[in-house]
Amino acid sequence: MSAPNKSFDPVEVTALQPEEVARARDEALAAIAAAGDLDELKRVRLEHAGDRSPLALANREIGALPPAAKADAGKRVGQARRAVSDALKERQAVLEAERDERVLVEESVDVTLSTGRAAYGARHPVTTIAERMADVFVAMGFEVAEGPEVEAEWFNFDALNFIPDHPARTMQDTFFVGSEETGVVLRTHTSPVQIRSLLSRPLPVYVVAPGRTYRTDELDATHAPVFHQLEGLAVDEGLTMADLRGGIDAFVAGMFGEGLKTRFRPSYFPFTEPSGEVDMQCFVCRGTSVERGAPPCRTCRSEGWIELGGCGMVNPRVLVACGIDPDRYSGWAFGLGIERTLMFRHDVRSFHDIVEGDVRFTLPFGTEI
Ligand code: FA5
Repeated sequence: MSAPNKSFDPVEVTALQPEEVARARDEALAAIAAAGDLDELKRVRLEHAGDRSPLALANREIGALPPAAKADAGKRVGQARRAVSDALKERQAVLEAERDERVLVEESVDVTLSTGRAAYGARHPVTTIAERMADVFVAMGFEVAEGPEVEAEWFNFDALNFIPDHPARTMQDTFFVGSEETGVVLRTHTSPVQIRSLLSRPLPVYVVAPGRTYRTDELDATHAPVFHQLEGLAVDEGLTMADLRGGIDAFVAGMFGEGLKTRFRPSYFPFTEPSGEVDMQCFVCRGTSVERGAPPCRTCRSEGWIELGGCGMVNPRVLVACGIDPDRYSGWAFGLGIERTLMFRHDVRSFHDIVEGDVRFTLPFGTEI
């Protein structure tokens, strides 16, 4: 910028001549109006309103004018610069609005369009393992039997030799449909299918019954109010505990591989006599984790054995309740928890994973049909 100079006339300074100022303003306004997008407007702003634009340079010259000329030149340049700045603001707003509208159209998503990524449905692992367990018995000649989940108390308890005041028959353990007087319950186990099978099928009977069962248990890591059991029943002439053991051993071999031992511990069920709990040797460590210094086994918690379920020889009273001569026929039966089998076979830590329906749990089991 030059120093103030008394003889300095704005009309003599080219940049401050009224026509020059008007030309610079009009060129700027034309360029602003012609800017087609925000990038172009940015270039126009730099060229016509930046530090090196003609109007900015003219503005700088004002400082060197004699005081008398300053006001007039300042007004002229100031008006021109304001006009340019207003036009820039306006154009910026228009171009931004145009851009927003375009983005909305270009980036809009049609939520009704098929993504082509729909996951194929898969069967729940409880269903898959229940069928696999039943199949082992089907391969031995057993038939698959079914019964209702809403069951008469007589099938669920009486015919199975539960005495009238057995604790299992109270509302504490059993869901009654309506009041306790209705005699209708949600079956607490699959054992009533034993009775239904014996009443409806000709002897001998060899059935396996997978199904849903209900108890008034709270949902926790190992229990649920709704769960599944697999029932097995064989009634024929001359069956003994050796047949029971053979059946269980064949099941263990079919599900977990050959060569695993089983063991029976005495227990009590009203519908079997004698009754037992059956354990199988751990299929992961094969019992070795109990040895001193052996690596721990999380499947059997280093106990070497895994509890399978309850079993026993069919109580003759059950046969009598079904009109079968206990002197001629005998039988064996067992009942296993299906979720429990899924849990120890696949290292599932919590019942919550099984019932919550999260596909991150079910997907690793695959889409096996
Ligand atoms: C019974 O239910 C007998 N009916 C089994 C039976 C059948 C014995 C035939 C003899 C002859 P128990 O109450 O122990 O037995 O249940 C059998 C299995 O069901 C248990 O080992 C367990 O794995 C599973 N189970 C029982 N209650 C629950 C529950 N609330 N949640 C998940 N699984 C359960």
